[in-house]
Amino acid sequence: MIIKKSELETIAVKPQQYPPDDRPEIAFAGRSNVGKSSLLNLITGRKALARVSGAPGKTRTINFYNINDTFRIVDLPGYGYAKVSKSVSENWGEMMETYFKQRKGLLKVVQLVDIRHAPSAQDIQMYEYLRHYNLDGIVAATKADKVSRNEMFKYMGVIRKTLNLSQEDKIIPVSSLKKTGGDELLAVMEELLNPKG
Ligand SMILES: Nc1nc2c(ncn2[C@@H]2O[C@H](COP(=O)(O)OP(=O)(O)O)[C@@H](O)[C@H]2O)c(=O)[nH]1
Ligand SMILES: [Mg+2]
Repeated sequence: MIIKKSELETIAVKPQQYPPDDRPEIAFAGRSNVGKSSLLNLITGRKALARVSGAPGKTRTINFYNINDTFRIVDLPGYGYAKVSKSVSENWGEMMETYFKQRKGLLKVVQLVDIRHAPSAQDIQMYEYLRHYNLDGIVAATKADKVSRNEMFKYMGVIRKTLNLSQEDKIIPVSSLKKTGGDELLAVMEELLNPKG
């Protein structure tokens, strides 16, 4: 799949602000600073579709991107930023639940984890959450350029074990810096959108 067109369609915090539920959506979730905006820029081939942030934790919105006028990529707010207040984190949980529960077009959520670290308690919780809603199965291991090839396989094993992934679940190592892994992720997304049967 090639993304020829990508544009921010809607920024929402509540369902009344979501775009119509008329197209398939693939969402992206992960801890603040995991490299989500950078990865979205990589796969869309845009320099700054999603804002790459030096100060994590600011965005508390669900951002809907129109892709090729056929589906949407949905950028979910990052979690795990230490400095947010309790009310902000509670609000985050509510936002996620509301979106996951009612969104009929939502196919899957790509879970991002940093390849260098074992998934955090919050990553595990997030993944359990996805599993509960049957939105799990695709993990992108970010910042793969920071580890050697040998380490890469070792760390992918740690991620697989820590998130308790099943055999069919995919882990895709990606590096937005080196521009690797994007095509593999796009192929997985394509298969989601157009299952070969
Ligand atoms: N080395 C390396 N750094 C990255 C990569 N992707 C993102 N970063 C850095 O990680 C920080 C957070 O990136 P960002 O995309 O804003 O993460 P987000 O908060 O998850 O959206 C920034 O300083 C990026 O430059 C990557 O593939 N490799
Ligand atoms: Mg971001």
